Amino acid sequence: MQTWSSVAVPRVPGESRPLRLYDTASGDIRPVSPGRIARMYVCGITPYDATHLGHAATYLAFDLVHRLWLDAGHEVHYVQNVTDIDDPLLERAERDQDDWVVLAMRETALFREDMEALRVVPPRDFIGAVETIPRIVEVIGKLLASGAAYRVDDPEYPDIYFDRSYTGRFGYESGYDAETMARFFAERGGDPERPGKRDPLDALLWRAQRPGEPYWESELGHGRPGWHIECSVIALDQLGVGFDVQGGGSDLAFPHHEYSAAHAEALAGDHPFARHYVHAGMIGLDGEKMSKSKGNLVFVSRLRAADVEPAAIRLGLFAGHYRDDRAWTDEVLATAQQRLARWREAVRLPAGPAADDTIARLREHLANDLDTPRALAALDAWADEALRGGGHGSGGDEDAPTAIRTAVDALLGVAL
Ligand code: 5CA
Ligand code: ZN
Repeated sequence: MQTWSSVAVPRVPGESRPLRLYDTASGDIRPVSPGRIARMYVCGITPYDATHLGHAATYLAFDLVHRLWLDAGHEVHYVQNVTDIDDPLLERAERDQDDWVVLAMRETALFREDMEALRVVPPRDFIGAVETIPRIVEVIGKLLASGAAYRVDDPEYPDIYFDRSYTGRFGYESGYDAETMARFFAERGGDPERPGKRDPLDALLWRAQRPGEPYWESELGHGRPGWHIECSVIALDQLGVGFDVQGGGSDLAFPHHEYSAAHAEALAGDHPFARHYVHAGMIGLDGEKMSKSKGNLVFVSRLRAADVEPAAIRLGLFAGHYRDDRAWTDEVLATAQQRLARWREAVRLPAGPAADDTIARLREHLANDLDTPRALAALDAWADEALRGGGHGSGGDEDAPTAIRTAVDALLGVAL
């Protein structure tokens, strides 16, 4: 698929800091240690509705990872998928009497516009599930041949499932206990009750054609792919096994990332699928997780239409830590708008306090598991001092405002 337009990322003077991120699988904050090419896969949208601030928060967290790697001189191979065939998309199309293909195209186009407006550095590969179906079919064939997958004994709907015991490592990614796995599996698209499975928690790889549902003809029979295998195949094909970061919101830690990893590891005969599994917290509104099914959504495109600056959206979401579940409120937005105005006022002064220390602190905080609240506080302190001194007190540095503007642009993606 076509990705979105690139955004210029300026070079920041001074030394970068090595990035450390919390890894769900190991449960601690560890250095990511990419080679010359840093490899990241972030789970993309299911395009049945517009981008809400929860999606935006997740993609912005990984945009920071991208920008920190660029700052450290890495080339970044960033891959993102689009789940352009899955139950929620079909259900919405049915509800609205829409064509599911048209719905997916429309919402994907809007997503691109939102990402561009938010100055998210685009992925190198932006790949849909539908265009990957021939590869997915091939891979499921291999999983069947190796015994990692099996068909249920149902002549009418001979669906194919993944045997979760196959790799012997199932569960390492989320670290959840059996009860939590069972609960999330049932809540998040799984089908524990499906008769004929070897284990209630085996996951669907290929869904045989049901009346009225779209299907593809293949050597597996008429049908369509399950959800997790899509991300296994796209990530393995583009990045290979052992890539640096697998990302998404915390709702993907189980089942999605657990099964994506297990499918891929069964296929590759190697592990780990990813070296770091990184999860962003959930953004809520009025105490509830923002989700399409609850309908409590604040859309990026609506805010843009109301002339809210995307830079203020970035600063509003960065005011909290990416791993914390947090709320989006009018107050969060108002505070971000004031902060943006204040920073702009400060960098427009002819001189300011020396920038080196502030930039070093900005890098230090971001490299420490993306500690944006502290990063913003360091910039607030610089702006306060600049505005107090009026920019022309003793020690005023004429290069400082430009240096700060460059660092904020490159590292936070905010143009002042
Ligand atoms: N297409 C799949 C991933 S392969 C999917 O989960 N799509 S999605 O549209 O439901 O979500 C896209 C991304 O936004 C996922 O990483 C998801 O974890 C994240 N996300 C969804 N809701 C929220 C929320 N309220 N707060 C933060 N992130 C969210
Ligand atoms: Zn995914």
